[in-house]
Amino acid sequence: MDYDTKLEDLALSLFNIDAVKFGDFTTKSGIKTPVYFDLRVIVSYPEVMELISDLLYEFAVKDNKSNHLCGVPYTALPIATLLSVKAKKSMLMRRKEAKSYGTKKMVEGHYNSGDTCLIIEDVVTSGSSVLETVNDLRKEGLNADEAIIILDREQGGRKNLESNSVKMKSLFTMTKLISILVAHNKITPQVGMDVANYLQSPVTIPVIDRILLPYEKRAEMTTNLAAKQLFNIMATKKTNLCLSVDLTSATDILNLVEKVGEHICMVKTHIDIIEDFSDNFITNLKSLAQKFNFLILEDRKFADIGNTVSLQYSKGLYKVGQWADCVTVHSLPGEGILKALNASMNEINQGVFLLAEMSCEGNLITPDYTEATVKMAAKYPNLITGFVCQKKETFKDPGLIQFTPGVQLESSKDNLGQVYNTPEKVILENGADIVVVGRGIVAAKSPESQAVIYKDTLWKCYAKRVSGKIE
Ligand code: 5IU
Repeated sequence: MDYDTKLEDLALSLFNIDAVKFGDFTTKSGIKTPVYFDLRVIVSYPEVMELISDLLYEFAVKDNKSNHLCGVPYTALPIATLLSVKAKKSMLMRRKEAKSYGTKKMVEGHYNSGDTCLIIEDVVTSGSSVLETVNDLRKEGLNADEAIIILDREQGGRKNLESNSVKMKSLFTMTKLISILVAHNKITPQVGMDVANYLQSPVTIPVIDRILLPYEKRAEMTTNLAAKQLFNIMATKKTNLCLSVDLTSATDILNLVEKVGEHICMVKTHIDIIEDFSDNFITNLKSLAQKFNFLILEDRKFADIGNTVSLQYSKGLYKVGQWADCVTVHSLPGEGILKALNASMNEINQGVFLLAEMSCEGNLITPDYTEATVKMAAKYPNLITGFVCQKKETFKDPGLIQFTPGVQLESSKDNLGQVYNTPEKVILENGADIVVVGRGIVAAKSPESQAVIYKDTLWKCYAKRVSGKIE
């Protein structure tokens, strides 16, 4: 069989096994489409797998000089495996999520910095999945400048990859696939036209109201790995409660966290108020975080010039960067502070909560300042976990987390300006995703039972919110 006949053969096989379907579909990101392409099913059809790997081999792998090849997880992994064996070229495997323990390696396999790596992917729409893999490979010092794709949906992916210095070759364009299917009477010319028209119109991603989406869905929309972890922890443990442990004794903190660890998604520390700080305290707190599956936020509120902040983050007595999953940061000094932290963070699943609003009365943050803060964050999508803020209008991106302090069961104030809202108000009206409670739990007679009350109340409000039944 010659190459073109094989290509036609593949197009017809893909149609027969329902890897390409026509009708009214909605994609994961909410876009309507008349054509649906999903290669996950091919693992059930060894002859199709063989045909695909034969074609890709002849088309682009046979003469390729790269040292390695790497499939974009997950659909392209089995295809990359077949190609690796056929071409006798080493394969690399990129993790979708870093291991939470051990080496935290994102790329498995043996390689040297400076090696070249060819990317294999099934479908490209915007190109963002390929770019995620490219970024991880480049972080390891690999040159990832070429990608081989089965189907180019012709919706901007090629250009997007090119502008990131990735050359893309595809077996099929959507136009070519459609013309083969029309020529073989698999679909009518009218369906072919509908798809062509659809491809002409620009992709518009509908704006989804973040507060109506469940955490597990939002975990898929994040660009920061700490945010992804947090959304997943919240969904699994069914808690959006963050405990603010504003205590000054290391032992008291550890005792309290041991008691309430199972009810929270995050512990917020002020490390500089602890009188008997030691490295041992950090070791113990980290092992509690591991045992109960929560993240640690150091509420450091960095606010200096970039150079000073990178020192404050990594050095000194506390070495915050070595143990805190997230830190809080003021936007006041401008972008330099984010640049500094971006360069200082050594674990890829660390992140920053940027302060966009405060809970205390009379604070000097203005609406313009808040807006500029949100704009600034947009330039650092891999760094920003979310915002410390009070209002749901503050930002839209469903991949970011609204972290809201100033909460107790009854609305009230303390005598130093703190203003407390109720769980109902902050979650249902104000859009909080993670709710911070300090003295409401810490100063209670039984912090443990109080933490359960907060957890249950907050979760009920969240469940009501995502059910869409808010008046
Ligand atoms: N915190 C606030 N408000 C804010 C910010 C941080 O209360 O706007 I930014 C911190 C301060 C304290 C915790 O560590 O959150 C709230 O503790 P209480 O629940 O005890 O007030």
